[in-house]
Amino acid sequence: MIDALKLPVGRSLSMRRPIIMGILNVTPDSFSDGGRWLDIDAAVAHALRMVDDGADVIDVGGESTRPGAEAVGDDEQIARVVPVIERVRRALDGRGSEAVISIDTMSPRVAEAALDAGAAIINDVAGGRFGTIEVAAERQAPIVLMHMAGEPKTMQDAPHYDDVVSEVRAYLVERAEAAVAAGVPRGQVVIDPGIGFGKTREHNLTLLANLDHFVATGYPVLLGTSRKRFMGSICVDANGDPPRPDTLVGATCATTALGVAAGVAMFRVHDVLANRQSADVAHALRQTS
Ligand code: PMM
Repeated sequence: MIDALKLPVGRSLSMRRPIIMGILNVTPDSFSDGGRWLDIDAAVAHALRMVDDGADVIDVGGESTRPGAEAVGDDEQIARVVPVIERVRRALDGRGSEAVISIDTMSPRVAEAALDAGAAIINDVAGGRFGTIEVAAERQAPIVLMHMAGEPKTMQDAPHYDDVVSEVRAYLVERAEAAVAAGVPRGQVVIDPGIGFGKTREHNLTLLANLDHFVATGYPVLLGTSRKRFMGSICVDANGDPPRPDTLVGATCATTALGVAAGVAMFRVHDVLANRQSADVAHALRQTS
């Protein structure tokens, strides 16, 4: 088990308890919180609130990756995320907070600009395919490598796997080994099965039921289920309709607790307080059994 992620500038992030990563989408069109945090003051206040609620990491993203989303150019992403990262980092430092900022991007240029502005972790939904691995190696920054079948615009067009668990796992191990070969220390590579990215409801459920297969790779695992559409299709209301995404807090917490039980290390969530509590109780139980 890895005790801590080593961060640039001599800091570290303890992994002795589950890590909660609070989501800060600086985008007009993300699935459940698009448009809410485009104003910098509102974004900074929301980040600080998430830290007060127990977030260890604030994940800042300037490009929506919801199904069907169009790609956003590097310059536009940088213009969205850099001022927010600078302001959040300054506010956290001003409070003596150890909380860390990650940058959610597939672009090496955006990752570099974000690290320069005060981010310390790269979170890449494309598994480092477009060059973020090299940035992580050069800057000695931890990197999250996620599995996505194809790209956001088309990924939900009839996704198919013969064996979703072994195919996603093999892909992630291959990407993680590529990161290590490029110079990212082994203990700095986090893998993520990419719930909802080019997967049907059954694929998502199968991955969630088999998280231990990903934990068994030895790489820390991150899980991102927060408010995702497949849970809405399970938690239908009395009319058989999916509930609003922002009401899927209990659904997300269920997956967080099961993730902790399976050995998952990090959770990317919108509702920090509820997931912090869910993860902490599940963790205490795991330590006991
Ligand atoms: N999901 C989204 C964006 N970034 N990053 C990781 N590592 N894992 C995820 O599951 C993930 C991610 C999409 O969710 P959002 O649009 O609600 O932020």
